[in-house]
Amino acid sequence: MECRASFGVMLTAASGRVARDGDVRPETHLSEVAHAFAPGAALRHAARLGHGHINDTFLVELDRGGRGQRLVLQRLNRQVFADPLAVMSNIERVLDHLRRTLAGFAPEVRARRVLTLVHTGEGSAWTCDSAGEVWRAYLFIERARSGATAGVPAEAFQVARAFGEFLRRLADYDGPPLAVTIPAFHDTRRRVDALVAAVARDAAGRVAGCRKEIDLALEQQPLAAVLLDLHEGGLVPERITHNDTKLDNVLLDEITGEALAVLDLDTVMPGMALADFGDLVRSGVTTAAEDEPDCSRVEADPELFAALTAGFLDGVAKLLRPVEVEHLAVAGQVVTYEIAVRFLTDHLDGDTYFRIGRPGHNLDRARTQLALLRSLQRQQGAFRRIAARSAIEAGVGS
Ligand code: ADP
Ligand code: GN1
Ligand code: MG
Repeated sequence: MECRASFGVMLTAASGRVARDGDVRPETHLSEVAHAFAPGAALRHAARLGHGHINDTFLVELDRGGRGQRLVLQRLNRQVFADPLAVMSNIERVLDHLRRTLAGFAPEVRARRVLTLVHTGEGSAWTCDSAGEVWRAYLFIERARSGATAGVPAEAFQVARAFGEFLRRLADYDGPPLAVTIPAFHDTRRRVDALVAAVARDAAGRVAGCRKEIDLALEQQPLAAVLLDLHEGGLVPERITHNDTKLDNVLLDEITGEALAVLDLDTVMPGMALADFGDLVRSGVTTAAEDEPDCSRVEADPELFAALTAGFLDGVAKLLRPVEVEHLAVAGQVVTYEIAVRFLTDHLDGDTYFRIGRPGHNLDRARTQLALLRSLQRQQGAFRRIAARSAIEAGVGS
């Protein structure tokens, strides 16, 4: 096995092999990985953490000479992140910058507001297991929960403010340029092209079973250009953005409900603030789960939308251009559409990208996103007015 710390060097032991559940189970490597990050410690307990669709995340409890310690261990999905070491380098840079911007806070407060990477005995922010897979470790932030309770406006506000603040704190990042960890990640047009290609391939023989969803998705194609046109026309700038702004990806204090650290930093890279806001709307504007099988329960809630816009604008302060503020409402539609297209594509491809928990899971997810898109479109006038009012209240509207 070879495992080297420079970018672009692949890990030879596992090269060419797709590491997913059912292949090499990450659980079998937890003890070895824990020892790399905490030499000499004994692994007392381990359990899966969260509901991510891509990486494998575990909470481990260690005994370090009689002292207990909890760490989050994450195995990166190399099928999705072709260059995991570039991901780690981005994360180190981003966390260093965020920590500097929080220098005014007491260390114990800062440790809850920004993730802390654990380094190996050799001082590296990642390690390889014996199968050549890349892992990282964070200190577990105690007395916190992720995933604001769906449908509670005060919590939606907190999460939105945290993502807005994340953009603001990274606006003056002046370190080495961040790597693009997944090219064209929020290129909605290319996502539609990928759907069209998947329909033509029909790799899993599923096209006939979801004609209706394919037609609905293709009818909405004009949406794919909305944010990209703004960017390509020079109206909307590239910023350092999070790109995976689901409710789950912010920790809230268990007692006060206040937002703490922003999580899931693998896709932090240059992008559009509107894509971050759009994904936040997708996950936070409805009480329905992302995979709700009963689409009649999927509605966008104006009160939640108001909380999301108010929180985001509060967090981002005056960073956004007026044109960005004017497109907050439509951004929710665009990203909801984009993720619908991605789930549908993956269903047609035979579920090769997003982890599924049941047959047809990606199709359910796609249907839910399409239902949410319809609800957002039905209410688009009201949502535009809500965003405009939030902007005025935040002192950025006209
Ligand atoms: P995934 O890619 O699997 O979604 P995340 O980084 O979002 O990975 O972590 C999954 C879940 O683990 C989060 O939703 C959160 O509940 C929990 N979590 C992750 N990191 C920490 C941490 N440092 N402290 C406390 N909980 C964490
Ligand atoms: C994936 O890793 P996770 O579960 O937070 C995906 C996002 C999607 C999301 C949909 C790297 O996020 O883009 O919006 O699922 N992440 C990647 O739930 O593709
Ligand atoms: Mg996550």
